[in-house]
Amino acid sequence: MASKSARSHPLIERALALEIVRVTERAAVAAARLRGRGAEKMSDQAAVDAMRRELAELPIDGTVVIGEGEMDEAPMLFIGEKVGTKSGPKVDIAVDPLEGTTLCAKNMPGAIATLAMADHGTLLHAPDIYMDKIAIGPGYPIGVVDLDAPADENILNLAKAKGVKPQEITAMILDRPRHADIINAVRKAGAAVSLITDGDVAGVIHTAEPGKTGIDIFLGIGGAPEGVLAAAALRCIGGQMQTRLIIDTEEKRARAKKMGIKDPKKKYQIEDMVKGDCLFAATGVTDGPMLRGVRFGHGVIETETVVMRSTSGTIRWIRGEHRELKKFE
Ligand code: VTB
Repeated sequence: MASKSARSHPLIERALALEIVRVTERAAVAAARLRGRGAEKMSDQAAVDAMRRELAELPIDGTVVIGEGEMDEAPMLFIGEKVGTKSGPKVDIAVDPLEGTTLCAKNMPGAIATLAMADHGTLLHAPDIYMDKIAIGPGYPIGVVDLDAPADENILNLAKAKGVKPQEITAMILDRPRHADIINAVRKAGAAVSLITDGDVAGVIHTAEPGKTGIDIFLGIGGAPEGVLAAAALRCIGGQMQTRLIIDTEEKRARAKKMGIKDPKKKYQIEDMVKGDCLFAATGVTDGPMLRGVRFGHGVIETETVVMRSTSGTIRWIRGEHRELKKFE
């Protein structure tokens, strides 16, 4: 049977929203068993293995487009790897089985297992390089902030659009020396800076609900794969995001070209990174502001997952109680 796209098969797509929850749940549980052990590689590998096993069961004809590395490095869930039973819709998959490996290794807040799925050919194939990002939540006029505008100008424009003083704006930024100038500019404009050590997928998602998270804007440079995953989430919840790959060496230019990037300087909007409808799921590994981490109880494992579907804009928060513990072994 010829495979069909998820979009032309809305019912299948809807069912897949629950299927992908199993995938991130399983990865999260595998990683959570190794929380706080200082074992970044081991916990990442455990999440990858678990995610790969669960993806194999999905009724999809899937291709990993954002994964654990490029084919010649031969990791599991490499970019280009085929996943699923092949008997369902043809889809692109972006995965980060353990976003925030350091957070997990140190048992710090905010490690998640995450995945996005979209029609085949609609997700940006981003190499694992840096990406400059700016993101705000829904409800603002298009273009109120801009990746190419100075950070202080963005803060002032956002405050004006929100109808508040810049002092009431909070920007989330990865705590890295490369962000010293942006941090200074944001503070100079009067806004507060909320620094995170890792986890910018969640950082971007926080902007979608400033009332709940206290975060109005995300700024700065993080991983490109994380950027595409975050764009998928914002495509579901709403909000604005602009990004640009940081291609500063010939080697990166060649890798990007190999992945189909024609214009290395392109400023991406959400619709350029996720060209059609998509699904997004994330399960908490460690406790965090967005999701509760995995709880291991007597005869039960509890997980918390957020799953989003752009077609309907539905966001579900799913608390799972797993009693068939064998499947997590
Ligand atoms: C960010 C962060 C991720 O990578 O994308 C970061 O959100 C970027 O790389 O959780 P640097 O650490 O080199 O700044 C992660 O930390 C994941 O590795």
